[in-house]
Amino acid sequence: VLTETQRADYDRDGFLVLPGLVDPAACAALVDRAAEIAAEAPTDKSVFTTREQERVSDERFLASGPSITCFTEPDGVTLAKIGHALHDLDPVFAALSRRPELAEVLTDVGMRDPLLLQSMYLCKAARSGGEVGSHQDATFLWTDPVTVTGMWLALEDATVDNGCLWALPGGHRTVPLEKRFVRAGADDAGGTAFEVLRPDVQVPDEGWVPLEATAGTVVVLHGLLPHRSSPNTSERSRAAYSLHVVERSARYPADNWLQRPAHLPAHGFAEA
Ligand SMILES: O=C(O)CCC(=O)C(=O)O
Repeated sequence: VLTETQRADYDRDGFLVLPGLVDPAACAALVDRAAEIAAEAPTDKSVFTTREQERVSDERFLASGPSITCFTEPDGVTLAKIGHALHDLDPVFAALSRRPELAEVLTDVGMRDPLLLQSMYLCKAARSGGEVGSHQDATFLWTDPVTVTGMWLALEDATVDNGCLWALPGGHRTVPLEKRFVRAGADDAGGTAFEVLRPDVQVPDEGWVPLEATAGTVVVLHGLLPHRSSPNTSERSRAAYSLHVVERSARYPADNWLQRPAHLPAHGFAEA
């Protein structure tokens, strides 16, 4: 599905913006489905914040890898995120996640046998949706070698004022992996920590570009690319669906925060 130019752009920039890959009706269906999930969820939700690399690292966060868990903004009420196994546990998200065109894009950027590992519904409510601090996805989903690749689907139009993604073009080539987010103990009660790999890494402040995206646009993100998003200062909400895949052949460490239990392994696109 990608042209030679698009592949070259991805190799150079570490991201690719693909407008119109998903139809607007499917995007609207995911927004509706997320609202249903949130309405049915327990009221004592966890707070989600990535500000200054701070993460909710309680037991519930660690247990959320193979689940559908709702997280709120710091106000404790406004939905911020649903994660992290919508692609396996919810039929509406599962069907979207396995669309052949997504698999074809991943093949075209060089993936051989991707496993669908993590999914997140990420919403920024009008005027109150928070920022996501600069990060490299390999920090959170490290494999040896690094293979994590993100597919970020705009479910609503994303603009600078409602909190679109920003990226540092070429940063996947120039910024080494700074740190890993790991489990500090053997079970979900053990907490989490950042293991610093390169204390010398300085992510530049200059050169960032906004990745504005109309609903249905897929942004492909290399696992080492620094990216972030700003708070929603507008009157319009910004919803997105983010799917992270890793190469099946890469080593997946036991101390990565996200662990799938034996009865719920990560699957490839062709597997149920
Ligand atoms: O949707 C956002 O604001 C951030 C998403 C992100 O960083 C990711 O999916 O890796």
